[in-house]
Amino acid sequence: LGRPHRLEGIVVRGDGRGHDLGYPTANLSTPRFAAVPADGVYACWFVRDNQPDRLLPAAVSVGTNPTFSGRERTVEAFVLDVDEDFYGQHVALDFVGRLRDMVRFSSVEDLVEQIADDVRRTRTILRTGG
Ligand code: FMN
Repeated sequence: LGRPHRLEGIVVRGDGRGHDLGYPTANLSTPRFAAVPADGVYACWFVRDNQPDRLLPAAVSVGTNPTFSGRERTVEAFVLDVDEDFYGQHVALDFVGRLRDMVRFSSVEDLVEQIADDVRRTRTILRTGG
């Protein structure tokens, strides 16, 4: 395509679980015919329409959160280095690289450890410090 695939949406409230895990996420509500990438974890740039030139690094999960036996497919962005909930904002994700498949972990600790590694790899792929 020559540039990363872009997915846009409005940030809505999730189950609020992410906060307890230490990885609060911005959950995207996407348009009906949006091209949502296959389930998995991705390194993305997160863009807001009120600050379109500031690209924020994000580790993004697409899937049903099988560790918590979720049913609905969600698109959730853990935005690195920013402590903000983004609720109600119109945002976009540019999918730069795929990290792995969505996994059902046998414990929440295992999931949290894996997300920490996802974040490290996201920084490497996007080449941001921190
Ligand atoms: N959930 C899974 O069940 N399996 C995964 O492999 C998985 N990988 C994730 C990777 C990243 C980088 C992030 C940010 C989340 C991942 N999740 C995964 C989703 C978490 O389960 C989810 O963010 C958490 O339950 C909070 O959900 P909430 O925002 O609806 O509260």
